[in-house]
Amino acid sequence: MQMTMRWFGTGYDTVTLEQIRQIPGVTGVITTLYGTLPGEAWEREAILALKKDAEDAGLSVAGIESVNIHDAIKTGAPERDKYIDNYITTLERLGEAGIRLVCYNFMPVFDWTRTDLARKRTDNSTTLAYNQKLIDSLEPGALNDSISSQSKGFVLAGWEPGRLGHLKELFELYRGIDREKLFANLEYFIERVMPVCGKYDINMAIHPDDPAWPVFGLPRIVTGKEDLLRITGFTGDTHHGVTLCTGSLGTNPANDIPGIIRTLKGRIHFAHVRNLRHNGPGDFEECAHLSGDGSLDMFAIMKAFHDIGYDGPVRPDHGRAIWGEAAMPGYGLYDRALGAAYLNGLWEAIEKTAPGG
Ligand code: DNO
Repeated sequence: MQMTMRWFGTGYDTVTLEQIRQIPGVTGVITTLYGTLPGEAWEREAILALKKDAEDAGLSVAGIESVNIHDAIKTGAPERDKYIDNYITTLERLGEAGIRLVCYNFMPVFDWTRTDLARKRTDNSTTLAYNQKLIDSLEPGALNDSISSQSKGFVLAGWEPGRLGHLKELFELYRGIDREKLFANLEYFIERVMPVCGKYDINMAIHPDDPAWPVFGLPRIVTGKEDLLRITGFTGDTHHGVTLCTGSLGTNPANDIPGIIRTLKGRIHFAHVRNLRHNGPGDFEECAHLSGDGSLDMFAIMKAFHDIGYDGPVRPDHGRAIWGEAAMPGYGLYDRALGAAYLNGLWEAIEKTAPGG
């Protein structure tokens, strides 16, 4: 596996490439053109400049997270083909630049959803948290306002104000879109992008829904093993695969994550590895990566990746805010660097104790 770190780009991230380069074992970044909106064809020059920034700092671009999907594609609107054409253009340009991994999601309206961006923990760190009761008491617009007021001036990934400024219209677009339609629209999209992925050897890696259940009555189709098997079953082309995000799948305690990893052997192209703590039904908070701090067994998870011969990029995922760091919620340097060091340690131990290791 390749240990990587998410980096939002110069001007967007408080963490620098020089800092990332000094985290032991981190050799690449997962990045994006953060200023773009879903549906745009990415400029060749901008892609090459992003790549040069990373490479000048001694890091590879291990993948893009995300090239976001326009709502017309998710809803199967008549103009979807125009946006899929733009997506294909972006993939061609990424492929020409030698980038071989694209992470995306197919969540309607809201990407990952939290109610709290700075819940205080007993050690005085703060963390991202979710409470279903609070969601149930809010209108979508009120959640959006609450998230932007808590985000310390940062735009959170997938929460573009330009798009979410039109929430009413967005919800209107999804009227009548149920799980079956969403599956069909995803399948249509995958069929159309597979040829260009084949040509440039680009792996598409769908990200699970976070949390792994419907929010505000909007359907979600990437919530657990059955969904993931159905989705990967659209085609035998292995360029169509999954981002195995332990934090997203782990929101549902019924998801057996090591089991899912084993089932998806050969179709996992990217891994987000983090822990979370369940406080009760529908209430969870993100914690340190360490198994003992949360509800997930990180050793069992890393062991499952090792057992299937996973050799793609891994990144530590959201971190707590610690040591007074001011950063984008979930994406400071310190706790994620601790996470990377811990995951590297687990991996080394697993490798050295494996039969023949
Ligand atoms: C949040 C992330 C998500 C993820 C997208 C993938 O921190 O896990 O925004 O990047 O859902 O498209």
